[in-house]
Amino acid sequence: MAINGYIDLRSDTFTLPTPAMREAMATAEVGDDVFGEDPTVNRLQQMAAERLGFEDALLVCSGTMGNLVALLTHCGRGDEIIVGDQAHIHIYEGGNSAVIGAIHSRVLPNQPDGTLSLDDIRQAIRPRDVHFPETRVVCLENTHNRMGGTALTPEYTRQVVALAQEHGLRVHIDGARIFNAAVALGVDVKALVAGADSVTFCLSKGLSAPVGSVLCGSRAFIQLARRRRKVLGGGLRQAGVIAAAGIVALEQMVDRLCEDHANARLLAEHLTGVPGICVEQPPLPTNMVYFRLMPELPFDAPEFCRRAEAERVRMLPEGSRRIRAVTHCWVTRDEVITAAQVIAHVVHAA
Ligand code: TLP
Repeated sequence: MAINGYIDLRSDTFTLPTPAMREAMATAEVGDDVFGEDPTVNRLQQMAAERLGFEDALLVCSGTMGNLVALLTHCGRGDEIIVGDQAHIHIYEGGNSAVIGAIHSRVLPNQPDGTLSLDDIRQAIRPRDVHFPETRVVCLENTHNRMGGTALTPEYTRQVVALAQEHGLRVHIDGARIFNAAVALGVDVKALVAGADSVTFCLSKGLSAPVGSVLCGSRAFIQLARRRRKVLGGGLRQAGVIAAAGIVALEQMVDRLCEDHANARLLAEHLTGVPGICVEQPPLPTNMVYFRLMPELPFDAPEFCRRAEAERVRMLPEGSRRIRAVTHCWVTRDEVITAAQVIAHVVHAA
């Protein structure tokens, strides 16, 4: 099931639409979604809202757009969000909430389990004072990408929600891979987002749809979010073509995520014995394996990935010595074993 001839572990974003998705897209009933008249988009949004336990939902172009629309809806200019220093929102979204929304970030250290410490959050909340921006939102990420794809638990999220509510703050969850977390923890996804004010999840990662994310919230929140999405140019027309694949993603691709998790475990096990690399062990792993190159290896992560790519295995360098391998439905168990052999070979040939 190689992608363009490669075992592609760079990201689960490389997943291609399944035959069932292509069929659903080709035959989707569509209308103009800016007018709210695309029946397939409406069906996806309703399904998503029900699945996550929210009143309403909105299809957006990407996870990045979902997060930005959420923050623009929660915050006014000069308001502040509390966000982790390793959060996707903070690192990989072009500083968009500042660029577009004049939203200020209060950045706290992510803990090794992907959380923000409750004490840190408590201390970061601004007192009402003319000197300070107003704290508006606490942002969580589940699963936490840069912290090893680790899942955040329902208990932790409940504690953050309680703290936020105590101080009149909102909680936004970047749940790009929230279904990976639910499957890994064996809980209903609702338990991972209960009490949050908004959640973004992605159809286009491990769930294999070609495009799209969904933002969930209250009816009033989604009504405002729809305006923000339009402002950003994210109002699409016959978007049912996209939503159709998203519906298949939710119906057919969630339960199987456990296979990706098993494959990631298998890869981590195979790599653990390889001298010269150190495999990270996140507390609640899902579909990501991060490993570091030990100082004795005479090349850096980008060069390591080039050498592996020459042997038809693609991975992503994250900085100079850290590498990410992500499992997904387009990588079989046998290919994971091959990838582990290629990695070991690249190390031995050093
Ligand atoms: N993450 C991508 C890269 O941007 C790093 C990846 O390959 O993992 N939240 C989280 C936690 C994400 O990991 C991503 C994508 C997004 C949001 C953004 O989603 P898109 O790419 O749809 O804008």
